[in-house]
Amino acid sequence: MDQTNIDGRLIVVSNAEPFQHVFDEGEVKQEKRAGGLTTGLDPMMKNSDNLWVAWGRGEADFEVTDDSEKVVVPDEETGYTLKRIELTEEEVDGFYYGFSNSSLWPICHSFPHKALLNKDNWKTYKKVNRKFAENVIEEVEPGDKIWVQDYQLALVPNMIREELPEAKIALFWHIPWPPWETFGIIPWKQELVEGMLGADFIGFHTSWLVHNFLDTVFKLGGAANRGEGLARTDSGSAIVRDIPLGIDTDFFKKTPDQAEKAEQLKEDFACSKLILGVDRLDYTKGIDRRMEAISTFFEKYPQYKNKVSFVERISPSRSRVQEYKNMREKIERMIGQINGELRGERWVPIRYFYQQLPQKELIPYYLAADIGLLTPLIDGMNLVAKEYVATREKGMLILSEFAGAAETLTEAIKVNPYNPEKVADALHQAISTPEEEQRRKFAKMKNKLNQMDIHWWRDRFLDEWELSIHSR
Ligand code: GDG
Repeated sequence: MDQTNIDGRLIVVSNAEPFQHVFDEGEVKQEKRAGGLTTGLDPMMKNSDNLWVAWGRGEADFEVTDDSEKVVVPDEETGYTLKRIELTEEEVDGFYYGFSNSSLWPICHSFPHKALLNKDNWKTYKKVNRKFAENVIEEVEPGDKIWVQDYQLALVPNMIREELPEAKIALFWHIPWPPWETFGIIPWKQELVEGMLGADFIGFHTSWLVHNFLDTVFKLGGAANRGEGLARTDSGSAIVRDIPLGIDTDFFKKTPDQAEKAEQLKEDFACSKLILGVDRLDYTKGIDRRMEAISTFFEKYPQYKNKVSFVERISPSRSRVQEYKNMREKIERMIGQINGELRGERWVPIRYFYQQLPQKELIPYYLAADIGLLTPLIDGMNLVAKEYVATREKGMLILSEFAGAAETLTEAIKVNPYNPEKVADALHQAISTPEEEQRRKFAKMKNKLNQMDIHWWRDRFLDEWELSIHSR
């Protein structure tokens, strides 16, 4: 990748690490971690001197690191340096499961009734953010750019700024930013926003998220200029922009091997139309509502019984949190009910997999599916929708109007995920769409994905960040 527009190194700081090390029959093995942020950012780090700082979560992570907890990933030839931070059990509970995923995650996704607002978790969140900041400060050299990622590390920008007033710091927020009356529930809202404004530059996926953030700054007594995208409080000021995360479209060009696997899947699933959902287990992904819509679909359009099958691939996530355990049980109960009621001799309405696959192995599923059905109740972006389109020449995408990806993929059939009738109608419409129209829509969407890919995103972010520094 062209590194010419970077003066110093790029230091990416995130909670999740791109690779982890595990024990496999006594040997240490490296695994690529799935997840929106890491799969999104890893391609832009390859072949560089850049540094990634993250929580070392794998059971064998610290077996392979050097004295300063660093390791080159994925390998010496194409790699970059990963610096791992070790967290205690108590820190993981309070910081990760606690404040990040039981407070900020539900609030930012507009589920305030699910939010736990626990003072001890907040204290641990601050402590761990400090740990990340200190680990970064140790590494910074003149000219480096520090790029902090996501909601787990909101306080890191200002913690670094206090020590290094001249540092170049940016933040990208990968999840939604809620309306003020929802964010305002958090007792520590002022501190959170001031922590973020230690950055010179802040990015969100879409324009409505930028609006929500600026509105929050204003309501907290700061200055917010929507025209210029400027946020200022006593602690600092930042330029705020919407820059939608793209994908590595080259990675999703099919190989003959993957095409063959896709054919095999179609045969195994014994149906004339295959509809696919791929989600991390999360209440924000709307999987239970989708099951309701599938049930409505077969009621309203019985002609599709014995012909159309759904494949739902769910990857395990946050499995220690009770809310997520309950969600899994509920989804499995619903699938059991639908299949029990409707299944034929060979035909199964919903094929369900609760397992994480390496990203490459999702490609045959994308290729096999005539329709992609992605109906999150709310989603910062939803990379899976982009990946489904990037893999294929034709098909149909049914996408929640509340996913960030809907702002770019305007040719998709947009649905309200809370309305099962409309989702059922969209399925009927998608199945009935002529091939020529499918190809036309896909060509347009693919064109946008190629133009606004992960490399575009990185360059655009870095350029706008640079401009924001010069305009100070
Ligand atoms: C968060 C935000 C935002 C690989 N194997 C599996 C799997 N993967 C890869 C997919 C995709 C990624 O994981 C999932 O990304 P999403 O964007 O769909 O969802 P989140 O994990 O919730 O990501 C989201 C993203 O950050 C980036 O900013 O778009 O809004 O919530 O690249 O190829 N995914 C699944 N199963 C696997 O087995 N579900």
